Amino acid sequence: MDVASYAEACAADGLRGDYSACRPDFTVEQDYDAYGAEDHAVWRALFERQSQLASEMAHPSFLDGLRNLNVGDRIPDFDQVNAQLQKRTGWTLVGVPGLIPAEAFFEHLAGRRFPTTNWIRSADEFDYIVEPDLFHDFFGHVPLLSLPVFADFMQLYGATGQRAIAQGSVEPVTRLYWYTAEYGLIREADGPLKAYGAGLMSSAGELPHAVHGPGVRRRPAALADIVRTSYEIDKYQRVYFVLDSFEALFQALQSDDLDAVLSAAAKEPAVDPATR
Ligand code: HBI
Ligand code: FE
Repeated sequence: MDVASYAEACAADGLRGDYSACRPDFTVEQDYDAYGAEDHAVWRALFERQSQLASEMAHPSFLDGLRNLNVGDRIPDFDQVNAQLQKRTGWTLVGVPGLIPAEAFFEHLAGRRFPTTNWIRSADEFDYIVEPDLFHDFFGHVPLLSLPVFADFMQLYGATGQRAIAQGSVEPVTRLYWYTAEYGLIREADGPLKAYGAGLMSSAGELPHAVHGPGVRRRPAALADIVRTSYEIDKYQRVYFVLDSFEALFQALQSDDLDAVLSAAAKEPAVDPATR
């Protein structure tokens, strides 16, 4: 899809980003000097709250990644972060105005570029925002990009998504992203249950709910189950999938019958997450 028609569709849907300055690959400059004092204050307050929750509930590799990024008081400058991240795992953050078409999103991931929204929510949306903003994209997703196995998973996910589009079925592969990169939990070798998904790491309400909530459905992260399970974007998840290890997630994407599993899932009705 070209930028002009996507921009029109986003405006019609009430999305906030400014797509007028997009390059053909949907990237934009971060435009660091455009952030005002309120933007930095929102970042700092969100950062402090989520860092506190993460220190108790995040997987240790997320916390290591967060520490390595050396961010905190002010909105991170993508260029400065890139110098670090490129050394660690070869990933680069690229600015985007918000959601971009799946095709472009997958192409960036397959090239080890993480599309990162360049604007941050306002103070009135402190607790919840439907669209991904800079806080969600950066705080939620970027820390684990410094873990080599997760960095490799994200690249392979992008390439898998590109093949899924070519096969004509994007829905199952987006469920995989949703229940892992966005809302994934992990428990390694009888250790404590921890969170790693970005939608959890950037949410003050859903993170403790997913990790500690009573009556929360938590199921083993079996690829064939995940790709059949539908999801809703505007409420807490009805089910969370729990990994044994990040290696297992990466290996699931290397399976020989992955494309067959994805296309079989596309032909079946989705399973309601409340019945998992
Ligand atoms: N664009 N910026 C951005 N961030 C996303 O997470 C994203 C996207 N476009 C499409 C998309 N996600 C979904 O299709 C994914 O599940 C692939
Ligand atoms: Fe996200």
